[in-house]
Amino acid sequence: MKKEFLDLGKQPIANKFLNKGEFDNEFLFDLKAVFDDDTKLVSLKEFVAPEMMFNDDYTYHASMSDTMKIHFKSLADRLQSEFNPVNVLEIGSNDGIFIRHFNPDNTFAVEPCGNFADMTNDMEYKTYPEFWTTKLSKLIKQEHGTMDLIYAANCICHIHDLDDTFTAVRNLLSEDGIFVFEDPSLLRMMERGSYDQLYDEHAHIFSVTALKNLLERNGLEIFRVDNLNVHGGSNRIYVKLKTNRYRTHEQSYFSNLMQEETFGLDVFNTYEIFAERVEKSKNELVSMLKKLKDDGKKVIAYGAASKATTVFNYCGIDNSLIEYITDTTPSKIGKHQPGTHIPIISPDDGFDETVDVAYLGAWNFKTEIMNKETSYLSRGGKFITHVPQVMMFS
Ligand code: DWN
Repeated sequence: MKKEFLDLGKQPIANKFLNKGEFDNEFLFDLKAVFDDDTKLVSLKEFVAPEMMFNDDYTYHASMSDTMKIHFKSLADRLQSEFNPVNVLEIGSNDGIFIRHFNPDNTFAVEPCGNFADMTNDMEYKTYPEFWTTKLSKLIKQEHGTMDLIYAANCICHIHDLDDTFTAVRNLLSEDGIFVFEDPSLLRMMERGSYDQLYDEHAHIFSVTALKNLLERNGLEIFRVDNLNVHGGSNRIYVKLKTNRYRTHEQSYFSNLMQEETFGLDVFNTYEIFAERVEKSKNELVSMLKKLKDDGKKVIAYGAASKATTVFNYCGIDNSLIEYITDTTPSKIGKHQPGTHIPIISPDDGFDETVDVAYLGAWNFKTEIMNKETSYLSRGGKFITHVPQVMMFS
């Protein structure tokens, strides 16, 4: 049975950045989170139609961050040297940040956002501009045979129907092939109070416990889990066919399950306590921003992340409290944040000596940003974050 534990109010499509004339009749939905007692899966109560989120206007470019470029390069090297795959498929290949390290002759991609599918096709990787389904996996198998490595980053948690997703993987994986995927970790979200991992695209936030249950009922098994720092704390899950007896569960699998049980991720009350923490975070953030405003400080936001869409819409923060948001992504510049309609400008135009305080919308890149913005910090500029609690720092 699914039980609701969190209500983040009316929210827009987090990555649908708007031009001035597009504010009227903006699509909004109820962002609520539920816990499934049977599978232990945390999901959104209401799913948004995939075509509304993932289309030719999709704005998130993974390669905008140096941290992520290094992350995917070192993973590609490691997977190649440890598993030596021949046929490789990436589900949700975005701008090719990962597959660019593989040979285009036997590397394939699935990417429903046409703008990105065009990019990887131009890079000579055969890209299917479609959503990942069992039907598509059958077609790929027919055309190219089974895959030795199927990889997905920040994509599987976007897909509503996980049974179909995992059936599709099982169908396409070679007998000793591996399926590796990484998504935000539920344990890290709960520990860090990072409720902004919840938005339209994140249909589910995964625990290893829930994934074990869902994969096993679809003929797959986890054999390894890597805990990652990227994107505010993620898990990389390594999966094999249940019928593959060659690989067995590694220590990381057992220790992750144990940590989750110790934290109480299988118990509903843990989520009720989390909801109270989220409300406290909201009140503290709004009070801090109001006080800065009253003190005459210029406050902006740094990074028009999807996560910031959740925070500002949930907290009712608009451009009376945050003057504008700076972001390096060309397709976001000149537009407005969904829901709040706060303007987004280039850091070259807005991250200057007039700024006193910047709310860190891209808090998951704190280290990269702190290393980059030394002159802002040395002239007394400050950042605000709400993770793990609302605080100002420099
Ligand atoms: O799963 C998803 C992931 C991985 O990324 C998607 N559903 C959507 C997206 O989530 P996000 O928008 O919260 O991602 P980021 O990478 O946390 O967004 C950071 C934003 O900040 C980007 O728009 C780029 C921007 N940025 C910047 O302006 N200056 C980032 C850095 C590091 C910077 O220095």
